[in-house]
Amino acid sequence: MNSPLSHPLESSSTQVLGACPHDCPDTCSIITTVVDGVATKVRGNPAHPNTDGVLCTKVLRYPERTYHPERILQPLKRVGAKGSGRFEPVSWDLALQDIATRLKAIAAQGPDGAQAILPYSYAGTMGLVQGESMDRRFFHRLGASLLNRTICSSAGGEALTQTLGAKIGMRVEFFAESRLILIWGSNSIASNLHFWRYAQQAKRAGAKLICIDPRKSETADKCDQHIALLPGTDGALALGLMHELIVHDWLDHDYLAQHTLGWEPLRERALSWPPERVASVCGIEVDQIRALAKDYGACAASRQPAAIRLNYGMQRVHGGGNAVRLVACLPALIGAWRHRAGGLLLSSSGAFAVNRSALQRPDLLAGRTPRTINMSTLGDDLLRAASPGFGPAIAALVVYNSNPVAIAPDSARVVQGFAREDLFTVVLEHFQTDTADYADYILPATTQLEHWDVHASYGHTDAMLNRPAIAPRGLAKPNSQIFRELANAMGFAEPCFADDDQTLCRAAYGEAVDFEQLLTHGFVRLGGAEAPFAHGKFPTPSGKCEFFSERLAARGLDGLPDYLPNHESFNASTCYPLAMISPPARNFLNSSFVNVDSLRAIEGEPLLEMHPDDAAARGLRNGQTVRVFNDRGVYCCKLQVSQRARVGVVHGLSVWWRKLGLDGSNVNELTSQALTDLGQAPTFYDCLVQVQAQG
Ligand SMILES: Nc1nc2c(c(=O)[nH]1)N[C@H]1C(S)=C(S)[C@@H](COP(=O)(O)OP(=O)(O)OC[C@H]3O[C@@H](n4cnc5c(=O)[nH]c(N)nc54)[C@H](O)[C@@H]3O)O[C@H]1N2
Ligand SMILES: Nc1nc2c(c(=O)[nH]1)N[C@H]1C(S)=C(S)[C@@H](COP(=O)(O)OP(=O)(O)OC[C@H]3O[C@@H](n4cnc5c(=O)[nH]c(N)nc54)[C@H](O)[C@@H]3O)O[C@H]1N2
Ligand code: SF4
Ligand SMILES: [Mo]
Repeated sequence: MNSPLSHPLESSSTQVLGACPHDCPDTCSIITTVVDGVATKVRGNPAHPNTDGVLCTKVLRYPERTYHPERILQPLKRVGAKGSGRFEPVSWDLALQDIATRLKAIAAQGPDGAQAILPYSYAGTMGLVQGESMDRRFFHRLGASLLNRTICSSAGGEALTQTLGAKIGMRVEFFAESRLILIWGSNSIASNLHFWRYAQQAKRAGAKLICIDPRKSETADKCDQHIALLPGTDGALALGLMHELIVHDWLDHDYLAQHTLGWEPLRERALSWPPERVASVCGIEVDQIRALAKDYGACAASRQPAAIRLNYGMQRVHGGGNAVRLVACLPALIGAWRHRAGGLLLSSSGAFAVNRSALQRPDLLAGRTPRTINMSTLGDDLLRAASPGFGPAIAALVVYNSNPVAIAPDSARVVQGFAREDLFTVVLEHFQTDTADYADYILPATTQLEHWDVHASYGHTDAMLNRPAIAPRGLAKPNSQIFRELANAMGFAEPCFADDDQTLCRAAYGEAVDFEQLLTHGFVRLGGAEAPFAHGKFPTPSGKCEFFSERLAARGLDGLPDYLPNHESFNASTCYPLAMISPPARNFLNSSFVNVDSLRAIEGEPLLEMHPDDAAARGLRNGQTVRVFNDRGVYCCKLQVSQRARVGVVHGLSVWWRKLGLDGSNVNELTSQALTDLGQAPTFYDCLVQVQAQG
């Protein structure tokens, strides 16, 4: 047995408890079967209620990914031109010594020299140890630039925090008891499978499911109704719902009076959004708005629980933050929070008392206040010269848990930045990704089967543990160990750089979670209140659901939420008449798994879904190669003429590796670096394009 809590299955076989590391709300509990030191199979832990023995198709392929013939198993040093992807093996000692020498030289250039070094990481693993512990200690001690990790959820996250007070909401399991579920901006079957299982239970018990999504997704197929609004118009739809709730008096006046702030001005604003106005903004029928309001309002009248599963898919547009604020107001209008099966869930991550300062040690900054770089504008920032406002030009980039060349917006700028000859780039990776192609050094990292970690979740409220199931492959090391050794090479002598991974695992939750329980079961249910806002008690400054936010008003922003049109809105002057969204492909996880052959085979080729009328208007045929373009770039892919698209909207399912695409690019060639209204997040789905036949 390779750990005291592995359970013998047969003589040479053990089963090891772990957690899925991926950026997915479900954070499944995983059991890995190990035979003679080799992980042969992963399956969902039946003892973990949310996982219920089920994993998604992607992660069922985890052994295939881990033993992939193209895994990087030794440190590599660039030998070819930048971006050529040519490397030769080098020893760990030489790699670490050279990297330390380069970083020291940059840091030595003036008192703020270290700010020219930028860490770039996101949620390749969501692990608290491999994602945000030793790495942060290292960069804090160094005094490197800080990174604002906005690429995914910060617009919605800030909106939720301003409105409800924290990133908390309904407990996912109680959706099974809801009578009405609005699945809003989420392709749950693809990206939130275990929520979908609860929604199915509710449906079998008679609940109605309504999907609000421009795309007729796999989830929309299975719902009772689908409202295919134009991208970025959710705020208008929420205002229209409020309008109908008000004029029909489908309101919980008592809840409004006791537990909300700013009802009068919000009411006034909503009254300027009759269904006709909403219909024209959202590109939907007036009757759809009326019917939706009636269903939602009926729950108020009959005191039945109405639930909203809001997800991040709808906040990747200019007004994404305001739209989330507006949707987050809705449950309070009808008193839906009174029920445990009513209210809203966007994220549950605020339920976890993670001791981040113990993990990340911001005290190592020792009074220094480095600048912060927004990860969503990496393209522009890599190309910025030194200036008094910006500080030093970025001279070194250390990338881990992320593949920015593929996933960051406005790829042309990102690639131009990475191609800078004077930029020193280190990439910690499992594979030679599009980003790793531009590295000076690639350092081999372990996968979740090979290292320790602990996890929180943004879709449930259980703390999770991951044990290593197998030894690190080749010369791979956990991120934590790589930063430990880099710290040593830099001469950082603080004792915290000696903490091992199990010590970090324990520090993550401190006293908040019984670590022995976590070791034994692989998860600990934190639970929390069943109906968190049944009696108000919102963790906002006022203790109420803040329709009006003093905090935002104090920043010079609108204190009340409003509908904000997309940056790239249709108008007569634009030559790009199609709105392009690029939601996740079901068998990839962002750009992870794109290189796993069996999963790529299911997705086929990079494609663009387009409504038959839009295709006919351009003389385009199904299966033909097309050029998708705007002022930022051109992207070639296969056209899929499909009823999944509404007229005027096209879908580039994402996120393909550029080098596995038809023309060495992907959809982010077209997306922009413009930011959202709140949270400084990217606006991937706020993007106008034109499409024509190639050649
Ligand atoms: N299989 C799979 N699962 C994933 C991921 C993945 O790449 N693949 N990614 C993970 C990550 S990082 C995240 S953040 C989550 C994302 O989880 P979700 O936020 O649920 O995102 P998606 O599943 O992309 O669903 C977004 C849906 O929103 C729709 N949409 C796009 N624009 C709008 C809009 O303006 N309004 C509305 N109402 N809908 C809109 C899209 O068509 C899509 O169907 O999923 C995670 N899970
Ligand atoms: N057009 C478009 N672009 C998008 C999106 C979209 O919907 N449309 N979605 C956006 C969203 S929501 C997100 S969250 C981002 C996601 O962007 P990223 O966070 O960059 O996610 P991935 O593309 O999955 O890349 C993660 C990388 O981390 C590596 N990795 C995994 N585990 C480890 C580890 O333990 N150590 C090390 N060193 N590396 C590891 C994986 O091999 C993988 O290459 O993409 C964004 N980009
Ligand atoms: S990606 Fe999501 S659904 Fe799939 S195993 Fe991981 S946590 Fe579970
Ligand atoms: Mo994300």
